[in-house]
Amino acid sequence: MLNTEIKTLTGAQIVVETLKKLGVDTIFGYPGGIVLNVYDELYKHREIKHYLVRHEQSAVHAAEGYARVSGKCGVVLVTSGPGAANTVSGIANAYLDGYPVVVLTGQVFAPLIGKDAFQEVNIIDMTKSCTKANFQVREAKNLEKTLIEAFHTAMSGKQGPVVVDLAKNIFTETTEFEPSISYNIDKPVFEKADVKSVLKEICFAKRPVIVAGGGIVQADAYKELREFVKLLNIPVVNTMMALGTYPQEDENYLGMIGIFGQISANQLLRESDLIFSIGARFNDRITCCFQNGELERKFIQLDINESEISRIIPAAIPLVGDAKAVLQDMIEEFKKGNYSRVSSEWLDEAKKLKEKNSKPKKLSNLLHSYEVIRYIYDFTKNMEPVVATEVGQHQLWTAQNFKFSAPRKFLTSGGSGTMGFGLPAAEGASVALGRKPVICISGDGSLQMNFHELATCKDYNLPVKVFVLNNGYLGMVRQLQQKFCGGRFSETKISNPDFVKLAESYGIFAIRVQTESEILPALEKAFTIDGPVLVDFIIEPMEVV
Ligand SMILES: Cc1ncc(C[n+]2csc(CCOP(=O)(O)OP(=O)(O)O)c2C)c(N)n1
Ligand SMILES: [Mg+2]
Repeated sequence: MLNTEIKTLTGAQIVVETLKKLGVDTIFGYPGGIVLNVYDELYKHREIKHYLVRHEQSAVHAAEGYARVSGKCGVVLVTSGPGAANTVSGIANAYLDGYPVVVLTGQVFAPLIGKDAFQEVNIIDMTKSCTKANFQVREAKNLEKTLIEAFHTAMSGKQGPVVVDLAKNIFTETTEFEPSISYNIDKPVFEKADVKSVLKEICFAKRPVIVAGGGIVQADAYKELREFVKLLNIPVVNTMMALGTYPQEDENYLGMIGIFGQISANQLLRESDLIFSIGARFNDRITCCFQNGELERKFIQLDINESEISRIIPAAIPLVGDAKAVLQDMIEEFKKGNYSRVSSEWLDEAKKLKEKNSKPKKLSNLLHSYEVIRYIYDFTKNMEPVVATEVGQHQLWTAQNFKFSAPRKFLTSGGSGTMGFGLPAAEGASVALGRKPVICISGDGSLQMNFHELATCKDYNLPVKVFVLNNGYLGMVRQLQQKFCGGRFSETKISNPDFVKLAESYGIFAIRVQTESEILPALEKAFTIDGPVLVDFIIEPMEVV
């Protein structure tokens, strides 16, 4: 009876069949000789849609963009050697920001591994430090279980990228394949007993604050966060990775912490007597805003990843667990009535800090990034768009001026700061979202890192609206040179192609905007067209974030 279930398949067939059983219907990739058989199988199985990108780094960013908005695992398929090596920046990006991507790389025949065969790189060593795990499959019989383990690892606990390196011989080898699999995601068990002591500490504190980090997104814990904040009447701040996890118009929200965050948010941390950190890493982008030891007050740290606990700031109370489950338990416990809310005086004091937030300065009559971004925000806020950014000044202006009110809407490269992330990430998000428009706010420098993805957007008619804030500079670095290098702008003034003509050469509608009166008509046009559009905004070159 059981044996009738078992089939004999080639490794290439098993790759596709296992992906199907794992619920994969979307792959971003780029073919090559080593993975020929897998591409041949994909040709026969149209239920998995493959998106042909123009560079393997983009495939990983696109898969991450897809994972960020859908909550599913992104999947990448590339060939060996240069194809595999090109994925590394994308993998490092997904690793630092904690999004699940499984990258399938081709590898040379198993007996040739380590012998400098044509198009061989040691992708396992190359990605050891920027993956949750990586695997090499040399025999077809190990294929299915390795793929399942890879997906499981990418999706469970703190999510992240996993590489599966597939030796060419396995694609034609045959082995037995049984359709029945299970795909469970383990979540750490949370000890209910801890809830009481944490609640007691928070309610006992005079000036507590919640730092909500990217872990809130991973745990889908927004509703719980909001309920908890309102129940206790506690002020809340976000890290950049968490923007949108708490409604930014709400009075308990004090802004984004960190080097390019709001003064109110950083000051709130300074004045607090207890920090409840939920899924935040407190990396140097945050700690650099504070003196040594300045954050060492009562620090309650909740993280799904045990190794994060006390890594940067010593935790007075560590909590290892899933943010959603822990917050649910805390809400339930609070409602039993043995705890008091935080005094409203503290929130009133906190709200006053917002007056200290700096206002952008206008330097000339040219368009300024922050005003263009505010126009884009006002024009699109009812659409609740997904917004991807590249890296630089335009990224920070977007973080500061877009008031995200829902999670999984802001896709930005936080931990790695990878120029070239935004356009392919927008592309992947668009694949996940169907016909809903996705915005990509880009700098002129960053766009040139992966602008070839305009081709992918055009091929699949993805409604990605690329807004270039064109200041003729690698502005973020130029700003640092202004401050730290006596204004010597070493190699930061860049020449650009005519972005309008560039987009048009891909068959994409494009338009240039130089004055305020042109902004709204351009935006109207961009969102009227059901497909990719590029708008080139000519910006004051010397703006400073
Ligand atoms: C791949 C990569 N190379 C270099 C950098 C360093 N870097 C950070 S921001 C930046 C300038 C970005 O310029 P642009 O895209 O034009 O944005 P702007 O700051 O002008 O808004 C550079 C070079 C980086 N973050 N990523
Ligand atoms: Mg620039």
